[in-house]
Amino acid sequence: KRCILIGVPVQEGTSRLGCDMGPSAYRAAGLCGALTALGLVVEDRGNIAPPPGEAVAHPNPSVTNLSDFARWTSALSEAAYRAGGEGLPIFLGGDHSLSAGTISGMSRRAAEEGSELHVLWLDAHPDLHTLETTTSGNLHGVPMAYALGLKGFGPYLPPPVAPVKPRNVCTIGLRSVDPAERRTIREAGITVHDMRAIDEFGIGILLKAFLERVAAAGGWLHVSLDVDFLDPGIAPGVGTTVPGGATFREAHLAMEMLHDSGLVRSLDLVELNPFLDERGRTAILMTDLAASLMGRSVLDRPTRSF
Ligand code: DIR
Ligand code: MN
Ligand code: MN
Ligand code: MN
Repeated sequence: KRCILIGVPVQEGTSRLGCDMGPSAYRAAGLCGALTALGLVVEDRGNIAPPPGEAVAHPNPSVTNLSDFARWTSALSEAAYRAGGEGLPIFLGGDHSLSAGTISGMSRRAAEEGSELHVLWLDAHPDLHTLETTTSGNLHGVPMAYALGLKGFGPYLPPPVAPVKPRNVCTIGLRSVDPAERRTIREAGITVHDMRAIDEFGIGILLKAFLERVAAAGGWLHVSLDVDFLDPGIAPGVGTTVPGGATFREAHLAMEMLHDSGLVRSLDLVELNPFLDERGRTAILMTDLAASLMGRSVLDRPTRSF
């Protein structure tokens, strides 16, 4: 299996500087070696950068760095489309705005190969704002809405070639949802499991149901892992911590189930801010989670059920 690492030092989707150091932190945490140790062929393609461009204003005055977002999205969409045909890309963020590009590119690749992209969104936030509804103006709050092809991005960004179907999206870990996003969740028809659902049923049951749907559809699966999915107590290196997140064990269980499913085609590691981290512990945790997803386990898997 071939793993393609692509550094994405974007931070223009947030109002806090530091996410541009994310790709370096993953490399320093030993991501490449951890994957190689699993027997994977790892190719680190270095960092990508968007072409330069002029600032663009939006009628919604809160919208910030729109031109950067549009240029990153088209560059990443192209890079994901290409890498998705060559191996399993892992995008080292960078803030979550990068997923507008990675998901739309992977979705185009899946469609071309006769499949449909499914998305597992692990995040405290649904990131379902459009350019019209965002109140913070931080464009890391919009990538899922863009990938779904929702209205509210034109004419500033071209619509995705293959919009992801709402029924193919599952969000787990929510605990901070803005009013406009709440409306979109009600209307769009995506599957959402907030922290209460994890507490009540367990993350294993929720994830299993989604993975069975992906498998039954013969789908491709993209995983978008936001650092703030995790509890701030174990993952302080992020600008938007929200109390009450996923535990170490819940997160690792999810990653191991994803590996066992054999469905994952691409992965985003997003929102790591090394400037806010404590001696690299969040970078190391995210690296360990990526290794779990790629096959690291305590025993040979799958273990026998009993
Ligand atoms: C918030 C933050 N919903 C916003 N979103 C974040 O600015 O629109 N997503 N942090 O992960
Ligand atoms: Mn996010
Ligand atoms: Mn988040
Ligand atoms: Mn965020």
